[in-house]
Amino acid sequence: MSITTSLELLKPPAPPKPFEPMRQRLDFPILHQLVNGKPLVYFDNAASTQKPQCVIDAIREYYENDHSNVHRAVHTLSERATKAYELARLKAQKFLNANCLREVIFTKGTTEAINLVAHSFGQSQVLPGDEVVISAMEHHANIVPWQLVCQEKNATLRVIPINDQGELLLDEYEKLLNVRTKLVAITHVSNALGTVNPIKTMVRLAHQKGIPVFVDGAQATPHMKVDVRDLDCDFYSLSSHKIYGPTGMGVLYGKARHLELMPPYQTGGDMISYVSFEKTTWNELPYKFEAGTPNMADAVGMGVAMDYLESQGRDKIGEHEKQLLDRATEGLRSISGVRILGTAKEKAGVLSFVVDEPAMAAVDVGTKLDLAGIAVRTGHHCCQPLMARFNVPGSIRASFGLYNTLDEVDQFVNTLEKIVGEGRSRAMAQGVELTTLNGHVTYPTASGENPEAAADEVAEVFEFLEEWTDRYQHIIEMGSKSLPMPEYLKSESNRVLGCQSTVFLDLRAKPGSPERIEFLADSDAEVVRGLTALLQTLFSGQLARQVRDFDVEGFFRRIGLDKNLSMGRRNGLSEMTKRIQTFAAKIANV
Ligand code: C6P
Repeated sequence: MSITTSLELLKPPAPPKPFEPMRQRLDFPILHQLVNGKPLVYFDNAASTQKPQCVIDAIREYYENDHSNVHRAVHTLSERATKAYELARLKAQKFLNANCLREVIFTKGTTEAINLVAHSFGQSQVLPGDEVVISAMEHHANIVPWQLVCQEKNATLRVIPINDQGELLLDEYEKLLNVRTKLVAITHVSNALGTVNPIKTMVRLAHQKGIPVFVDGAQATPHMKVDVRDLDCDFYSLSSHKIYGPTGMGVLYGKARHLELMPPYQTGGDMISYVSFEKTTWNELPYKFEAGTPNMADAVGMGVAMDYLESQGRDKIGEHEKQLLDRATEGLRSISGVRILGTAKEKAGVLSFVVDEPAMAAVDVGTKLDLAGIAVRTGHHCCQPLMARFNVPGSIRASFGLYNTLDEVDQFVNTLEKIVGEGRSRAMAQGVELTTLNGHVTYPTASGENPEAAADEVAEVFEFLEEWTDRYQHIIEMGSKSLPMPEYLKSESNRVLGCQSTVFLDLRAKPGSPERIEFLADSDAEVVRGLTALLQTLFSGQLARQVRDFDVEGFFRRIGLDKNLSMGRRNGLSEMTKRIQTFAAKIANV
């Protein structure tokens, strides 16, 4: 019996049970924990969803019972591994309603799927003078591969603009489609705004001019039922880790007639039919695009995740997330100073916002929510051009999954309201301090007579504060008490590059004591301002040679910063330290 025939014996998924998020939560072991002493509220589902026990078990069981390489040997384990892998393909075919298994290619995820099409279709079909159309709301993964193809082929990347609500301007889209357009590559749902794009209409408009359409489905597949035949798109991609499956796995759907014509993306084992030193011929679809040993265990896990979603009822999940989105939107609108980014009529469970008044850096809001056990994403969400369109460096994003509840949304809204309120009180207090300084620029002085002594003092306070949340709070307080930096000193030459937030350092030899250094610092992020205050406590006003020779990394290890700061912040901190010690070395050598 062939693999395909034996797969037809696949059991249909269990009939849908009534959807009940409180019951579904029990399927996800990771959700039942305290984070920073508070029950975890996981609202970072657009980045990656958590995994139900059935997915975790399926991967373990595959390794415990069935693992070997696929498509290669006649022995029993290889047969079982092959069957398990191909069964996952059948599940993916049904999940997307693809015509046949040949149209379902396994990839590492959406990024690889886009790169595959950009390299294979793009390289073979795009010619000088051609155009590729994307939109203003694309993730970097659906911008950069096309940008490279266009650069290499002397073609042009065209961008569909959006309105202030974050909706595509369909009239402008239609105007962009012309005889030179080789492909439209568009996201189904925006990861940063939540906008659901009218893909069916867009595909129809492109097809009227004979233009194929690639759809990035990374953010649509977790929230809604997707039928590629109904959409009539030419390509569609998904990432397993966003649909409650394992990482490192995904699907590229492509219409067979395109895939047949496309050259391989990568070459090696399994994707060939015959190899000689003179010539190689390619394997049939989908294997032509799956070079090397594939990711069998995670394919199995993804298949089980797809079953899990089917068994919950994918429409029911979407309805539930819509309720969460509506409640959260209403809650955020009631907090003055908070502005929602993306207010499209059609949205999936993604809510992006900024705090304008008082101006609060996204990273600060994210850190404070985390201290309350609430996980959100902050930053540009890999959509820098979109952030530029809205004139913000980044946003705070809450994204919902099937296991989130209305109570969690209420908790999030209440916590945010408190954070914004506290920020407002702090901003008012700082405003008073600034006016009393009356324009005089004062540089701070370290807390000890040399960096070692200052470090001992800081370490003593950190030892006293056992909980990391209290230490964080202490760092933020240090920042809020640090001396203000006048606007004219926030120049490009004083900007520290390599930090996630904006940071300025103004270093100088101390007037009257040129063997010493001192510096002012500022950042738009509270935690980072706290870290700059920490550096001032150690170094400002100290002898340059002592600053130069101080073991900063050792000190960070001593107070636990190396373990408790995110990688981004650690990198930022080491950029600041490098700048201070390089300046100190220059002064010490004079
Ligand atoms: N967006 C987010 O936090 P990968 O990393 O290959 O699974 O997916 C890339 C990708 C492509 N398109 C869209 C619309 C996406 O949202 C993502 C991933 C995550 O928004 C991580 S950056």
